[in-house]
Amino acid sequence: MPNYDSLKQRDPDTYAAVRGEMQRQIEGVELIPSENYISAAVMETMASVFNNKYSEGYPGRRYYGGQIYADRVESIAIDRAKQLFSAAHANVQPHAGAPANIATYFALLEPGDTVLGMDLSHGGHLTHGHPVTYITKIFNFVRYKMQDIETGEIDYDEMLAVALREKPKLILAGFSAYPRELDYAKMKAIAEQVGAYAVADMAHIAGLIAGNAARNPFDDGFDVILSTTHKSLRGPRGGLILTRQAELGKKIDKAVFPGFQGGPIMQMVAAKAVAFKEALQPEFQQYAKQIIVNAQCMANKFMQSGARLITNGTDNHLLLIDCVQSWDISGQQAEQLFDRIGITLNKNIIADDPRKPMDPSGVRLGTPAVTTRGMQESEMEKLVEFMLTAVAKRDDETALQKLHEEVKTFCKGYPVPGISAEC
Ligand code: DSN
Repeated sequence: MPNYDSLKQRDPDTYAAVRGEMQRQIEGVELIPSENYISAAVMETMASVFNNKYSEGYPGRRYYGGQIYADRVESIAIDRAKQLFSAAHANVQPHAGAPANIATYFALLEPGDTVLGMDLSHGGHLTHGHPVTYITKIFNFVRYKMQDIETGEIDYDEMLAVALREKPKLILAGFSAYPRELDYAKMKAIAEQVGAYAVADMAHIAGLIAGNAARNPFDDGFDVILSTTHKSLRGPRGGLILTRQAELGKKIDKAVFPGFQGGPIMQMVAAKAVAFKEALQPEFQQYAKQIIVNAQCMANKFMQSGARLITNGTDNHLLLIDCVQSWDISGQQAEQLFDRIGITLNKNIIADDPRKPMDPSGVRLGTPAVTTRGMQESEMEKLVEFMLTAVAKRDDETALQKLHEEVKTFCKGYPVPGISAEC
């Protein structure tokens, strides 16, 4: 981990913010399902001299000189990503998840083409066609939903009917707030029937797939998988696009650069290489499995208390709780309440939510970060107890302050990788 001596001297204001965030991460519990803690090795690489290098193009085909080490590190990242996800081709340059999504649309579609993706309130993502995004001015998005909110089962018959009617060129599997596994084989069969590409956005579950704890959509014939690298995969902030067949990789590469992005952020590409190496280790498989065990343990404990979970449980790393029905408070109130005791999660809309996104009915929480800290089932039970006590004593400021101190003491037993309290 950097020692921050120069920053401390050069810019005390920024140092104070960095230091404050470190303290917050050490003393608090991170349950936002898309967040995680990177290793010291990934952090060192992110702060490396690759920041100083422009590398437009791809290894062996660049527009600037001086690429010997940039080529080397990007090739390492590509090879490891291919190995990790059984892909024929990997593009490790997308700056984040949204650019990876958009570059994939441009690689595979023509303006006006139709994409069939998951409805946002049923778990989909903004980049899967929400009207607030500019991409909906270029492509036409239609949606599928859960058939049964109690089980999370997708209505695949309806998906086929919509696909036959709307003739999408791309069918998108993937989500940011859906606690169940999708049936990739059924989706691929529908895509084949209508001549669409089958694309999976695995941003949330990339670590579970890499750790063999969730199904790899390539095993069911998906054409493209795209992802972020910083969620359950536990790498630097960034994106990744993989293809099952090498031929499609050429279209993806052209769409990422020069089609959509400029130069790659090479220190992040290098840090992706490090994170992929970490994810290839046997202990990462154990980590991925424990994420799910922990999430299911939490889900059961909440449900035993009478809380209403969307789909009544989870198959992956995340839970969605209907706070209005469970505790008679909104998602916003629940987020703020848990913040007061040092437990971070996020308010979230639930399926067909009658409330607005800034004050929705639910909260979303997940276990990748706490599992990285070494927490297991007994710790999950303790965390749920903290949260249920906060709900029960939500009007008692003294009780909440006491609870916050208990959370801080609890956290001391679980160091955050890559962060030292002593800097
Ligand atoms: N912001 C990410 C998440 O929290 O799921 C998705 O973009």
